[in-house]
Amino acid sequence: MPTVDARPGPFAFDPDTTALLVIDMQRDFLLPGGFGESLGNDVAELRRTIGPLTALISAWRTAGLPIIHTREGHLPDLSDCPPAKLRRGPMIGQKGTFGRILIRGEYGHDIIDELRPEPGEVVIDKPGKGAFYATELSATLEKLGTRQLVVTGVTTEVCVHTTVREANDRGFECLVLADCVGSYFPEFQQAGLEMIAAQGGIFGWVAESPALLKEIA
Ligand code: TIU
Repeated sequence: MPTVDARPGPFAFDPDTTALLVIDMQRDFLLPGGFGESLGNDVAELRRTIGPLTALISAWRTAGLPIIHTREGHLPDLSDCPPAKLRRGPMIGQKGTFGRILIRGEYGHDIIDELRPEPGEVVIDKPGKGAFYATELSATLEKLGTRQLVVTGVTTEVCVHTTVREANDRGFECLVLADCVGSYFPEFQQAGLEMIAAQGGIFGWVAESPALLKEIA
């Protein structure tokens, strides 16, 4: 079985039952001048993931393995946005540089050009931070026969963490790629990765993408 050099120890995986999850690589979070930057964040902290992710996705496609993309966002009437989320995110649904912020169908809500999904790749629209809550992700993974997930995307301590925790509780083994996940806050990036692999891999494994690329080349 291919085995990746990871923390806290080797991550062995069966390519036939492993899927790549690319979380929320959306213009609203990553583009200069967008929603993320308007909140005072440095998008460069997220944009450094684009290069490694481009290489990984390309290799994953060549290997013929499944890729699932997610997007955080809401229906235009915000009926799927809990009032509690809206109270702490009053910009959701407002007009931003790239259309209504985090609204499905708007330019800013979609995935950045560099990582555009190819036909046949699943795109999961999610109203929450976790990719399992109120989505078809569980059913999709069951249909694929997936047991292990390679997790990438943004942001490390928010949507990546929530999704990995959800996945771990559902029995999936998750490998998080440090160079393919990003946080606006360097200290959260470091702590977020440490939390995953701590205590013997309390809810996953952490590796760098070249260690995985070697195994699927
Ligand atoms: N995708 C994701 O993490 N959504 C967020 O709201 N992240 C923040 O860091 N705000």
